[in-house]
Amino acid sequence: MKVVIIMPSYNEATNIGPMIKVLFDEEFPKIKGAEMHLLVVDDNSPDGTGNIVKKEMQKYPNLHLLQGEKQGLGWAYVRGMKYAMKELGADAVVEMDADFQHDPKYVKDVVKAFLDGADYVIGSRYVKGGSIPKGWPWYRKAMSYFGNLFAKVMLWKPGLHDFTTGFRLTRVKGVLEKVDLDHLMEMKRFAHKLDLFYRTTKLTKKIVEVPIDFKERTKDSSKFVFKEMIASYKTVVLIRLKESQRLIKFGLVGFVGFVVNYVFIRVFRQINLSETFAWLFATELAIISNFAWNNLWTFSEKKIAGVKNIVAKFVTFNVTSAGALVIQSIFGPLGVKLVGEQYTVLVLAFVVALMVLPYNYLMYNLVIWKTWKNPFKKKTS
Ligand SMILES: Nc1nc2c(ncn2[C@@H]2O[C@H](COP(=O)(O)OP(=O)(O)OP(=O)(O)O)[C@@H](O)[C@H]2O)c(=O)[nH]1
Ligand SMILES: [Mg+2]
Repeated sequence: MKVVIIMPSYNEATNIGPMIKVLFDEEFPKIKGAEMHLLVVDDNSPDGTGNIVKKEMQKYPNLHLLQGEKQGLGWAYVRGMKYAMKELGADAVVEMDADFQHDPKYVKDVVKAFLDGADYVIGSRYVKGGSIPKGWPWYRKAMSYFGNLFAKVMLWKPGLHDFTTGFRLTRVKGVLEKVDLDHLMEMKRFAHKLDLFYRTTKLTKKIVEVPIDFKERTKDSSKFVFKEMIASYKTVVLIRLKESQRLIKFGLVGFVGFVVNYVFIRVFRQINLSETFAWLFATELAIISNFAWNNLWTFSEKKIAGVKNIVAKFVTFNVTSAGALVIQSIFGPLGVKLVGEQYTVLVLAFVVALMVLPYNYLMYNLVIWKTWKNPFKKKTS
């Protein structure tokens, strides 16, 4: 297994030499079962960081340097990740800072978790045994804490604890190689880490958090700015909105279906169709409307095309819709029996909101348009 640490640097002349030495002379030899590499991504630092790396490269064959224009932290990482995957053949990459805020002693813990089967290893400051710097002023502690809490709730990852850490390992196969690295949000800022985190966790099966003590900058001064925080909140909100879009469309299409249903019952009554047939035909028209709009709009990126496919899926769609009918005709009467006939409207609203809509949404995503992986299916590999 080949593990490449990607270390962006900008004006880290005081830190980079000692960092290289600690990693290669002390930490890498402790790691068994992985071939360790360090890739420094230096954006032509005016203080000569790159030259220091070049000198050390003569001594350490697993040390690499990628130089380029300064485009910001996110691009430095993306360039590094692509290089590590394509040119170095990495099996996993580690994101790590050059300024000793990430103590090199944790590299072995992170790599061990990967070798034990993790797809994504998060160096976490908010699990037992981890910490943020004691010396941080209270407002910086508060900003970090609440920022994390906000991300946890908005991205709905109740099992995880650190969303903004800069110290992580990602498996290449099946995970990083599938992430669209060219279109992350906020690439110039630290906030790109949140988008990268979210997209990565969509592809991972096993995530492990390893505790780390996050250190204060030892050399040079901190550059943390207010703008970074705003960008992070913005990124989290945008991710949430993007994810909610489908649900909103689903709701609107459902509402249109409801209107179609209602209008056509009246129309069919007008033309003296029997009550049963009026309901039957109106319901089928609503089902057709739901199928068509969801296919063209809600699930447009998974659009079903071709007459044969459409017919087949439409039959399935009718079957799942019948399921909703079954749910309603079982739990409707049951609810009415429980709370009384005078609350029929409430029972209907309750059954539709808490059972029929979630059921439909589940069926659409799982069976019809297949945007979700089936969590009950036995995992392969
Ligand atoms: N290549 C490259 N590296 C960068 C750039 N900006 C920051 N870095 C490096 O990325 C790592 C993290 O940046 P820092 O400036 O330490 O950011 P931070 O840890 O959020 O803030 P501090 O409190 O100032 O340490 C360090 O190793 C930097 O040298 C950049 O534009 N290009
Ligand atoms: Mg730093």
